[in-house]
Amino acid sequence: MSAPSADQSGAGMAVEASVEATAAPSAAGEDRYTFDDVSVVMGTYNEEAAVETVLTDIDRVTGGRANVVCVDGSSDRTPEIAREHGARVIDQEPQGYGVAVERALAAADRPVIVTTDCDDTYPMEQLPAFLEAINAGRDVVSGDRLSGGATAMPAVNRWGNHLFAAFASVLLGERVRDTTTGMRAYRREVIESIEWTENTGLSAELLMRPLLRDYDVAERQIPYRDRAGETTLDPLRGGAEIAASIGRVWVDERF
Ligand SMILES: Nc1nc2c(ncn2[C@@H]2O[C@H](COP(=O)(O)OP(=O)(O)O)[C@@H](O)[C@H]2O)c(=O)[nH]1
Ligand SMILES: [Mg+2]
Repeated sequence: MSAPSADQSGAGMAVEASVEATAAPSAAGEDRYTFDDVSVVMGTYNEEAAVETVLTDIDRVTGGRANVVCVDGSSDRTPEIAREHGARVIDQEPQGYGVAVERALAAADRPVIVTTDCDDTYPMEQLPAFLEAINAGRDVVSGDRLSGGATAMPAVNRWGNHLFAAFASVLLGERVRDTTTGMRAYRREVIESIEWTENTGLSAELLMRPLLRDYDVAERQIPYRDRAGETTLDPLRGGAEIAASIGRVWVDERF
């Protein structure tokens, strides 16, 4: 466990507009990471309609080099399909998004950890750019779905997500654009140095705690696709839980 790198204090949140191929090695000065250093982790809950596409995309984009971890609570063929595609599958009773993702984060054993949903909404083609941003010194790179319009998202979810981002921005004192995205890359140290407490609101927590601890966090605009299969999240109950998480995490970090 080590402290955030020194060059970022007061820098606030940056927008990762584009990352040049010539970006310098990481801020800490170690060698550049490749996909051999990347774990891609996700919770999977009855994602039969999407899992094959998601895992095939990851393999294609990373040349089969990223290690994939699925924490699975499915009653359909999702885990079999995931194993056939070379993922490490951990069985766990379904207990919600955050419980699954936290288990997956803990199981990841590589220095760069990427989260995604297993619903084919997130662009795996962006993985090289996320890795490049980590190599350029970012501690967290967060996929921002909302700045590009997110028209594939149901309107109620879209407005809810804008409200969560506005609420979090007020508390954080800086503008964040998408607090509830499922696609991010993290330096492993960030994941290990923080105790995670939220379930449905884990995604917001995974952005807010690093920001409040002055890690170098950047949002990067990504396209967002229509979901394959049914969502697991009830918009009203889930929305209330996320709002509560945002408030709780802020109080916990500040007081
Ligand atoms: N293992 C496991 N995965 C879950 C659970 N709840 C959600 N997920 C997975 O977490 C990801 C996010 O859920 P999703 O339904 O896409 O939420 P949405 O993006 O808000 O619609 C998906 O890959 C789900 O399959 C759960 O209780 N257990
Ligand atoms: Mg999803």
